[in-house]
Order: sequence, then structure tokens, then C-alpha cells
Amino acid sequence: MSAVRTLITVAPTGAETAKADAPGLPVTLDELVSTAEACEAVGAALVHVHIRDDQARPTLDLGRLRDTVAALRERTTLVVQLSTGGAVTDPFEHRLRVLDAEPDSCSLTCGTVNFGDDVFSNPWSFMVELYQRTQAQQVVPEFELFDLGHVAALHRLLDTYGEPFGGRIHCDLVMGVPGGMPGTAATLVAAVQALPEGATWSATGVGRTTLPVALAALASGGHLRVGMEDTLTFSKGQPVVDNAQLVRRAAELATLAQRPPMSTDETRVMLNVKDRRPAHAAG
Ligand code: KMH
Ligand code: ZN
Repeated sequence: MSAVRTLITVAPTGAETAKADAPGLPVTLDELVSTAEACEAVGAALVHVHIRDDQARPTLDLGRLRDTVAALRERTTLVVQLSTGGAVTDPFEHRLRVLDAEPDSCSLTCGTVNFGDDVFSNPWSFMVELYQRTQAQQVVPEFELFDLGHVAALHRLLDTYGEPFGGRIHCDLVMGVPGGMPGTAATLVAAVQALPEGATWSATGVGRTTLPVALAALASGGHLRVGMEDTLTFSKGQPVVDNAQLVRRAAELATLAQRPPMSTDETRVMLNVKDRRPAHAAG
């Protein structure tokens, strides 16, 4: 069944792009929080977070992650999702430790994939360890699926280790990565048909697949992820100015499809995240 509203996730930074190549990329805490505020104002409900160090290099420093989660909770109502993918160079132990920053949600990639000239490594043993930690630490995982084989690995994970924390299965199809599944409508439909029964899902098309994937996702009843982690060109010859520009366009597309953006409260209910906001935490 198709959702009534559209969850718009923004992935504002990623780990791959240099600030020098994309001036609008948020790399400091202030830039990230201002970006998050601007994106919430135009329709985003969830932020997928990668952070940078003082030299704007990707980092998984736990103190910085904690400060980032706190600042986002203070200045926005967005659902805060930390990346456990990090950069392709990050060791597994650092990626597992991300959960100690107590986000609402985290990404969990369901298999290894060629990633341009690199390899994004997610062996089964790492997936299992990360999944079990999400269950123990009460963090809702979002299953990142870069390939059809990742959908099969997701079924194996659920069959073997049970349901995720919160009881909802939420996936993100990451399409158009050189080495992963192509960002086409036909591939999206094939992946969606293979998802676990009752799963909710968003899709993101990397690079020039952004629009075809967004349109196919809306046509198929899915949600949207956009942002400068995935897309740096707004249209032919026109660089993305900032993340809000991409969120605004996604919100317009969703509204045209008569499934306008979902609020942050509705998103919390859909994903069943634990409420860790200071004013809301139980006990
Ligand atoms: N930066 C990529 C290697 C995730 O956030 O979980 C992995 C990535 C996926 O971005
Ligand atoms: Zn990411």
C-alpha cells in the first residue's frame, strides 16, 4: 500500500566530496545545523549525518558525533540518523562505535559493494555485529541497499536475528553508485518487489540518476532521500547551491504526486524510534 505522505530524508554531507569542490557542502557543526534547520523548513523530516574534522576530512570521532546529535536535537525536530558507513577507509570498530552517540537511527548497509574505484566493505560478520548492537542499544536501523544481492542479505539478517529495534523495517535503495545497481525505474521496481513484506522504503539516485529515481520512487509509493552526499549537479551545467534546494525540489515533486512531505512527528511514528529528546525522554 502506498504511503499517504512522503518522508524526505536529507543526506547533506557524505564522506566523499571536498568542500573546495562544493562550497555549499556543510562541513562544520554550525553549517550542518543551519543546513538541517533550512532543510526541515522546506520539508525534510530525517537527516542522514556524516561529520568532518577541523580540516573538513571525514571523521567518526565519538565526541564530535555526540555533540552533533545534541546540537541537531536542540535546534531541529528532525529524526537524527548517523552513518555507520563512514568513509571507505574507516575501520569496522569505529563504525560500530557510532551507536554510542545514541542517535535515533543509523544506516546499516547490507553487503559489500564496489564504490567507484574503491570498495565499500560490509562483510556478513560486520553486518551481524552492527545489527545486534542496534537491537541492544535501541537504535532503529535503516537498511541501505546498493544492489539486489543486498536485499537477499537483508532477508537473511531478519530471518536469522529477528526483527529490528522498534519492529519496523525501513530501507533505502541507493541507486546509481558506480558498482551498484543502476538508477532506473525497472531496477527500482525489481528491488521493491523483493523487499520484506510490510517494509517502508526510500530511494536515492546518485548523480544524474537523482530525478529518474525520485520519480520512480514516488510512482511506486516510496519515500525520497536527496542531498549533497548523493548529488552535486542540480540540472545540466548547474551545480547544486545548497541542500535546501534539493529538499525543496523533492517536496515539490512529492506534493505534485499528492503525497506531500511527512512531518517529523509522523516520521517518528512510522519508524518507531525511541524518543531521546531531553524534554521527551521517559524516566
Ligand atoms: N560513504 C560511503 C562509503 C552510509 O552512510 O551508511 C558509505 C555511505 C553509506 O555513505
Ligand atoms: Zn551516507
